[in-house]
Amino acid sequence: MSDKKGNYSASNITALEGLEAVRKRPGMYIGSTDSKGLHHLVWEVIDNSIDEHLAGHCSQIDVIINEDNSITVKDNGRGIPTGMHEKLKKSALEVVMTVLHAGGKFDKDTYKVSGGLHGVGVSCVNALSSYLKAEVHREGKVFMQEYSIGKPKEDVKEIGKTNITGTYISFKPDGEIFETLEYRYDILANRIREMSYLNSGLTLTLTDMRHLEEGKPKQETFYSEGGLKEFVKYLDQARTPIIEEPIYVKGKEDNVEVEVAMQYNSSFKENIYSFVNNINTREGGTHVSGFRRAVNREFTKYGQDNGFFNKLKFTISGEDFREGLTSIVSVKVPEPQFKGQTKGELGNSEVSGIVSRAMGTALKNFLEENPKLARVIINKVILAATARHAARKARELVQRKNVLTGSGLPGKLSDCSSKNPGESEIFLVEGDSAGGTAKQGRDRKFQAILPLRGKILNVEKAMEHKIYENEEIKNMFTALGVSIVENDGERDLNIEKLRYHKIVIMCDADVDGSHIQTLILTFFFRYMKPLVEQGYVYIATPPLYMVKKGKQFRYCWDEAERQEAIEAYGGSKDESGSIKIQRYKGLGEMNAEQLWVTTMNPDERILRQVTIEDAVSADITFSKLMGDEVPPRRQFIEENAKYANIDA
Ligand code: 0RA
Repeated sequence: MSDKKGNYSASNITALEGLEAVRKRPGMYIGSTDSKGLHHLVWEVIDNSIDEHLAGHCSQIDVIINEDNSITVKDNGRGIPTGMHEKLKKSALEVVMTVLHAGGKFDKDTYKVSGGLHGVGVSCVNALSSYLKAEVHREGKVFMQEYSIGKPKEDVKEIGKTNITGTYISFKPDGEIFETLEYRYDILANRIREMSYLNSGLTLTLTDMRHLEEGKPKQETFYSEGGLKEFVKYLDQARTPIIEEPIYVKGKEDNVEVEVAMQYNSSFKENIYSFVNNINTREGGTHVSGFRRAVNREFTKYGQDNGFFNKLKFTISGEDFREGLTSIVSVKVPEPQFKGQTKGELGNSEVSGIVSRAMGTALKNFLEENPKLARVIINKVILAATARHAARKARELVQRKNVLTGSGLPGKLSDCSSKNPGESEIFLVEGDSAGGTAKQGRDRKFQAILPLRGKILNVEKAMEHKIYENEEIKNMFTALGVSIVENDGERDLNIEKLRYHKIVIMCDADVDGSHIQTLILTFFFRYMKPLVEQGYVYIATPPLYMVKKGKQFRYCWDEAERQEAIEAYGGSKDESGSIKIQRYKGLGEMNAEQLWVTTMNPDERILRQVTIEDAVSADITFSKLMGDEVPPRRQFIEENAKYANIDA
C-alpha cells in the first residue's frame, strides 16, 4: 500500500491470476475477437494513460498506427514503476504487464478514478499480442521489456538515460486470436476526439503511418479547452441552436464529479450521451435519471412560478423539457457499478441525487440570470407539449386496429404465410413497381413485401405528429407489429409483437435509391432504434452488373467482379467483342427471377446488417444528411453511400 505521504511503491500492485485464461476466452475479457475487440485493445492501453492524466500527471497521449498495423501509445505520465515487487520478486513493470488485474487499478487508494466497462488491464492486451514492448522513462532512466503472447523475453532492462517521464507501449495484436488485424482510422479518431472533449486540457494525437501523403503520415491533434461545451457544439454542428451557448454544469460531492453540458436546438428529438469515467453508458443509469429529474423539476418550477403554464389545457411532462435538447452527462465515480444487458448502465444509487443536486443549483442560477433565454426555452417546451398531444392522437389512430382489413395490417402489405417471427422477413421496397416484382419473386412462405411510395418523410425535420400521419410510416408500424408505449412519461418502443426478425431495406442502386435508403434508415435510427440495436435491420444489395456471353452470364456486385467476369469469358478489359454488360440502375430492370436469385434468396444474397457501432458519429451522419443544411447533402450521400456503420 502507499505510505502515509501517499507515495506509491511497487508492492501496491496486487497479483491475481494467470494470462492463459485470457487467451482461452478472449471474449470474456475484451468482448469479442472481431474488429470491435481489436480496437478494444487500444482503448485498454489508452485508459491507463487517461488514468494517469486524471491523477494529474499526464498532459499528452500520442497514438500511432504503425505501418504493420501495430499500435504505439505514448504518454508523458510518471511512468509505470519499475522497482522490485516485494512478494513476486519481479519488477513492478513486469507484474503490471504480465499479471491479470495488476496495475493498481484494484487498489482504491491509487487511482481516484478507474476504468468502468474497460479496465481489464494492459496485461490482457499483452496476452493477446504476438509482440509487445513496454518502455518506461522514469527517474532519469529508460527501462524496457519485450513480450511475446504475454511472456517476457528477458528481465526488465535499463537501456539508456532520459530527462523526461512517461510510458510507451507498442503492441501487435495476435493473428491467431483476431479475425481482422486492420485498424480503422475513423474508429480510433472518433473515440480519441470524444476523449479529448471528456478530458479538457489533455492533448491527444493520432498518427497513421500506413499511407503517407507527400511523404507525411496522416496526423490529427485533438485538444479541447471547453470540454463538454465544445462536445455539445460538435454534436449539434448540423442543427440550429436556439440558445447561443450551452448550459454548463460542474460540481463535486462525496468524491463524485459531475459535468454536464446541454444545448437546445430547433430539432424535435432528445439526444443524450452519458459517460461514467469517460466510458459511454449507452443504457444510461442513475446519473441520467438524476439529470432528467433535475431538468424536469427546475424548469417546471420556473414555469409555474412565473405563470407561464397558466393557460395550458394539458399538463407538461418530463420529455417536453427535453425535446430538441442535446446533452452530455459525464460523471467520475470512484467505484462504479454497472448493470443492464451490456453492462452499459450505471447502477450506483447515490449518483442520482448527486447529479440532481448539482444540476438543480446550476439550472436555478441559469434561469434567474437569463430570463430571456428561459422564456425562449419555456416557449419551446410548451410547443413540444402541444405537439405531443397532437402526436398522441395521431399515434393512437395508427395503433388502433384497422377495422377494414380485419387483421389490422396495411392493404399494401403482401404478408408471408409463416407466423413465426424468427423465420419471417419483410422487404421494404422502394416503389410500387419494384414491389410488384419482389412480390412475384419472393418465397411467400417466409418473405413479406411492403412497397413504400417514393420518398418517405424526412423525420429529422418533421414534427412528431406529422410522422404518425404519414402513410408509409403508419404502414411500417402496423406491418412490423411494433408500437410506442408510454411509461411514466417516457416513450418506449414495444417490440414484443415484432412480426419479422429480418427487416430488409431494398432500394435502387442509384443516388435516389441511396437517398431513400437514408430516409428509411433515419426513421429507424430515430424512432425504432431498438430494432437496429438488436440487429433486426438489414440492407439488401442488388448486383450492379450482369456480364453476359451467349448463354452464360454472371452477376457482379462491384467493379472488380465485373473485370473478373469479363476475363473469365475471355474478353478484354475494354468490353469489346461478344461480351455484353448490363448496368442495373434500379430494381425495376430485373425480372422477378433475377431479383430472387441475386437479392432475395437467402442462399445467395448478400445482406448487410445495420449496427450502431458509434452512436455519436451515427447521430452526426444522420443529422447532417437530413438536417437543416441542404446544399452538401447530395454530395454527402454519394460519399457516404457506404455507411461507416453498416457491417458487411
Ligand atoms: C502504477 C503507479 C503509478 C503509475 C502507473 C501505474 C502508470 C501506469 C501507466 C500505464 C500507462 N501509462 C501509465 N502511467 C503510469 C504511479 C507511480 C508513481 O507514484 O510515480
